[in-house]
Amino acid sequence: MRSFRLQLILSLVVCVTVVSLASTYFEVLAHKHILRLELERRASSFGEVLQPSFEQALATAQGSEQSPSYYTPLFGRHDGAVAVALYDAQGKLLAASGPASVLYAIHPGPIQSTLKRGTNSAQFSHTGSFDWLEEAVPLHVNGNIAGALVVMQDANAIRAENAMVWRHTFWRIAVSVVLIVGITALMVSWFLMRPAKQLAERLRRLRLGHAGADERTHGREMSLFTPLAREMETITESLIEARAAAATEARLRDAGESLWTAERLTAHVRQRGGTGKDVGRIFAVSNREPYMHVRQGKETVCVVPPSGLVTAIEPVLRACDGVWVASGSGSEDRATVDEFDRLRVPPDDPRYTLRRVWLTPEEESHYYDGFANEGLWPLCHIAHTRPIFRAADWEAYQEVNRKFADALLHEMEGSEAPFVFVQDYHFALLPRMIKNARPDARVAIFWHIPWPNPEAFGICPWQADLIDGLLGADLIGFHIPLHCNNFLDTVDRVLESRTDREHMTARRGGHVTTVRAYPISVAFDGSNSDRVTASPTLDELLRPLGTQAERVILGVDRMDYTKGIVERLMAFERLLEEHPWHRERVTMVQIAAPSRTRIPSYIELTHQVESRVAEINSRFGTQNWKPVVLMARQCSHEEVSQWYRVADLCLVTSLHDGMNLVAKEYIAARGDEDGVLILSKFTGAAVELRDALIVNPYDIDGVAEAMHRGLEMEHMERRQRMVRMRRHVMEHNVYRWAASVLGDLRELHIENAEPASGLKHEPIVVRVRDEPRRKSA
Ligand code: ADQ
Repeated sequence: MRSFRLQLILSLVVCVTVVSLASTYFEVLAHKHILRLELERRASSFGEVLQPSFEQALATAQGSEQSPSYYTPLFGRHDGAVAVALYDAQGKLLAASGPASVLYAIHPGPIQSTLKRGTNSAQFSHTGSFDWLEEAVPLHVNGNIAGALVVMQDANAIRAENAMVWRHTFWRIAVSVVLIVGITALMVSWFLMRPAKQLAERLRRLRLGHAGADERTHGREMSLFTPLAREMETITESLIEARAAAATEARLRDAGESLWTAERLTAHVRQRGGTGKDVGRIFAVSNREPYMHVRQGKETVCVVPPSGLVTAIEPVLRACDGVWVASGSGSEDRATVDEFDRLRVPPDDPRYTLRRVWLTPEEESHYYDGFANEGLWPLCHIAHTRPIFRAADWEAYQEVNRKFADALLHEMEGSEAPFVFVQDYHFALLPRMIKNARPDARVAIFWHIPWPNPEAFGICPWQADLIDGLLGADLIGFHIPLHCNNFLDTVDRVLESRTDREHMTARRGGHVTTVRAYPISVAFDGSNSDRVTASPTLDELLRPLGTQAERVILGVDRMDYTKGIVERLMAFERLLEEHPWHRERVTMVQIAAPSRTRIPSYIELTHQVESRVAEINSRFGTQNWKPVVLMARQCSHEEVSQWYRVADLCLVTSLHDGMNLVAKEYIAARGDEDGVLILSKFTGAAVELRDALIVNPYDIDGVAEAMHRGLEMEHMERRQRMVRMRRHVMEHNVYRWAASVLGDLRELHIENAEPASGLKHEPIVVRVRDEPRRKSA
């Protein structure tokens, strides 16, 4: 480093000096030229002033020889000139005025040139230390050249001025060299040496295994080294993951195979077949895509929408080079696919294929907002929001399911006995469509929301079609056994089929569907929370929000009426009424991501939540304390985790919820084994997390008392409960969930598994209607 700096400084000194000297040399030349022209101009004007009187004298002399004294009075004082001399037409000196040493040095060249050409002629000469200009001016008599007048001008000033310019230049060069070298040395040290040192330090930390998750943010500060730093980030992440995997491997051996990790899931998928592109390849389908391209300023960037599903399914698809079919929803999605609407992902390390399906705004509105979210969502959640079923929405739902089926079948061409893993209530009809075209495919669908009892489901005018569509699957997964039972009850009630409660199957038209509970979870394998190095304190998190508090109660949800946000606010208000001691000590932070914002019931909920928060704050708030802080926005995963880590209580008060991942995320984030979870009994999570304080969200007093209890709970009890819940979540994480679903799908015995028409797919014809559909209300 030191010799590099020395070499750089020396090279700079040489370069700056050479460039400055060269530029000064040309500057001096130009200046000299100007000064000479000026001197010539002055000499020539002086000569021209004397010219008429000498021409007159020569004319009078008429060629007869005159003594020099005849001409002497004409020389006058020759101001500005050193000497003046008169020559006849043959170049013979007639008379002169000035110092003899100067006159003696007159060069004949200009005189002869002037006598020959009849024009002014000039020449610079010097003897010893004396410089002069010799300017010859022609003299005419009767139109003929009769002689020449030579004016000698002192040119020493030009030399003096040049010397001065060089002197100034020397100092200028010296100052420039010092400045340039100094600034460059500073810049080099700031922009090169410092980041290079940081890079080296990071590599060292990496080698020693001390690099943490915060390395990523530091990488952005290394401007010049950004591309290198980005690569470093990837290497850092891979190394951290490899280290974590190795550590987990060791833990896994210790835990006797009970722990699932991304690596184990990958190995599991590889071992059990599913490695080849042709046999047992895995195809995932979801409405939301795992990678989305959007515009940020002038750049197109790839973002990963926050979703637990990506974490769970990606290791599977990576392991077998699978295909994920999803709706393209990013503004730049179309620009980033090939002619078959495919792209390889993850962009940094392509391992599987993402196939994008394009939906029109009308389809989005009817299929997604309409049938899925205004119809099926409230139908399956007992939250007292009335489902809305419109024929137009149902048509769009069928059409979009066909569109996805078509795309999926195209992707499956050439794959023998593929595995298809469909996600959620957006695609109830897809399993039947796939199975009809590809009986050799093993099809599973996971229903992420609750399945209500048959009476509740019976509201849906198209319940039979939905159930028939689902029964096309070989395996249907729900979060908890209750939802499985509700589903089989509904099958019994709605369709002609044979259900078997012992084996949890439904047989219809010779095809058997198995129904099982797979409680979904988070990507927690025990290593995640250890990676966090620095996390802000509660005070640091609250200060920017304009409040102070000793303790925090946290809610994290999509702004959805099933999550019981209003009920939770009412319970918090009751806590402040009943236990005033908590006032000015406890703040409730509600993070609520805007969701389905085009649907009226969601807009109404947002208003309700906002006005409730405003009421509580105006009733109890003080100058330094806000009882409730509402952050109605999508936060990054890291931001949410920071809140999890400081929250004394996490409040999950869903009125009905398939599972609820927030509860499990909170537990996974509590590496300090502290914190209390208050959990609604109507969540799937409540079946597993018995160490939470289980509440009925409709019982406002009960929830308020649970909050009070949680806030007052002894540290030892908090810790014991948290340790048990962490162990459970770690052992039942999302990797185990994916492995169980795919493992069961692989083990199922499938009858009539011959492909219907070989492996070539004829597209499902999507009907195009003539009449435009009615817009959803
Ligand atoms: P959701 O109804 O979306 O999922 P949930 O399981 O709680 O509910 O997952 C929400 C996710 O969004 C969590 O990962 C949470 O961290 C995140 N989130 C919420 N608010 C956020 C915010 N403001 N900023 C950033 N992230 C936020 C459906 C079912 C659930 C089921 C899951 C998975 O309704 O019952 O558990 O699918 O199957």
